[in-house]
Amino acid sequence: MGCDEKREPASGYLRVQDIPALTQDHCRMLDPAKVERIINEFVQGGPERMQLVSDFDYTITKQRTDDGCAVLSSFGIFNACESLPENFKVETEKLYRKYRPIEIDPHMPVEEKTKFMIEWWTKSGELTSGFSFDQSEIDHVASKYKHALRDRTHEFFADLDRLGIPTLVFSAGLGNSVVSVLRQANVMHPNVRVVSNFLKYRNGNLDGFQQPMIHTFNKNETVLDGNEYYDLVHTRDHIIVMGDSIGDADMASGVPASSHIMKIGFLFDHVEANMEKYMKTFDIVLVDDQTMDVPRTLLGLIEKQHQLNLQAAAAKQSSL
Ligand code: MG7
Ligand code: MG
Repeated sequence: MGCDEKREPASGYLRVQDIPALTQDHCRMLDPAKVERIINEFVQGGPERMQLVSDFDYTITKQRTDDGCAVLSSFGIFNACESLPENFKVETEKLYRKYRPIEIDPHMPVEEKTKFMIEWWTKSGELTSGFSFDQSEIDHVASKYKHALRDRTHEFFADLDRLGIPTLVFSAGLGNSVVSVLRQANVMHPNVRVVSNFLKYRNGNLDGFQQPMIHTFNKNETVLDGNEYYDLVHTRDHIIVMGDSIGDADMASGVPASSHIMKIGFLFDHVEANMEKYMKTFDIVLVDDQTMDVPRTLLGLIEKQHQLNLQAAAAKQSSL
């Protein structure tokens, strides 16, 4: 008889069934024992070993709002700016209609899709060139979406900041919009970095996007190699990854194999059709959850143990 299963857990060992946020009906796990193992690794390792990597569009922003208003994506925010030339709007729309179905095609292999995505981002950059444009236009449109972040996003980012956890917002969208929304929502704390496609200017006019290009299928820490962010986090081997698309699950794929990664997926569209794939891809699948409550719960457990450790260390110090 294998005795490991029977062994009493060490004191303080956390059980998934004792964590209410994880026992809710809409919180699904293929392998609760794995989730439990990772949570305990995180709690034992403490905040110093943690980092968070999150997608932006429909992960930090809501997939569904209370008033039913659609939330614009980061590229959508840019496209809604009034001064853009008519030709730009027509042509980017054409690109969207051509390439978006390829991006989400369930049958085409990723290598083949990647060629098309590089084409899409390249052509989009070429169109985003040769006219003047002021960031204030993005700020104006983005101000309408600062309230479209998931419930308790403010608290979540405050938790991450307080615990000193480096937070990477990783977006294949438009960085200028991402930063604008995060700033206006007052969550752009010093521990937050945005890696995304940012507008480039030449002689006062737009000149496409800055390098490196970040598209749907290179959105992982390997594109960060050489980036100052990489140096900051490559020793942090306890990672929470959050996303709403299957590809988001690979965002931490450049980190050492020994890392512990908790992948949280927000599922909203075509729940039934997507469920199996999301369950296989993410450790925790949250169905129509428009809050940050589950990731906050993980931070809460880490912080609680951290406080106990600090108190124990202080008590030991004062008894010396
Ligand atoms: N996406 C990618 N590109 C564009 C673009 O030029 N315009 C618009 N409106 N959308 C674009 O947030 C990343 C998502 O944005 C879409 C180049 C893609 O669907 C991508 O997954
Ligand atoms: Mg997304």
